[in-house]
Amino acid sequence: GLLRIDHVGIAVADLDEAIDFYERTFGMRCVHRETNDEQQVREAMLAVGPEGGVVQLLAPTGPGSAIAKFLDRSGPGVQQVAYTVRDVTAAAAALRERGLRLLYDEPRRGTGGSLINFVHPKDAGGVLIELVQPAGA
Ligand code: V0V
Repeated sequence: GLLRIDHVGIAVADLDEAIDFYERTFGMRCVHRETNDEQQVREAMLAVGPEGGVVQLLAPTGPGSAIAKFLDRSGPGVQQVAYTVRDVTAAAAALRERGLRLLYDEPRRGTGGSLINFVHPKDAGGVLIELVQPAGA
């Protein structure tokens, strides 16, 4: 089952500019930055406040990136909603059993050594859903 909202992912063209905007406008704090070559993204995690809640800013590193395609089609904005799960393989299998298309046969590497998979947005009411099994879980 789903444990909680892990993060909300927002596609941006310029990562540094977006970090600056979120920090200065909303007082969020950048707590992690990473480049994910497989996903062709540069990303930053911004903590919303002391109670938790994280926004993930995603910028493309190349034209083949899912984020590049999203920006071309839709412009900047919310690209995904991610949920934390204990076991991404089991969660993916359960959703497949309910008839949803998962994007990967096997989980791939996400932020901070997490394991991730995605539900196709056309099978989830137009929302790209990410499943996140945190590192060490
Ligand atoms: C595409 N569509 C979306 C969408 N992307 N709808 C809602 N949210 C999105 N993000 C719609 C699109 O408008 C089309 O609708 C339809 O889906 C099919 O589009 P498509 O051209 O066939 O598909 P693509 O080539 O745009 O690819 C869409 C998918 C792609 C979801 C398959 O973006 C993907 O593989 N995403 C998973 C990987 C990813 O997003 N990586 C970046 C984040 P119409 O026009 O047919 O109605 S990496 C990350 O989150 C990390 C590292 C982490 O959290 O740790």
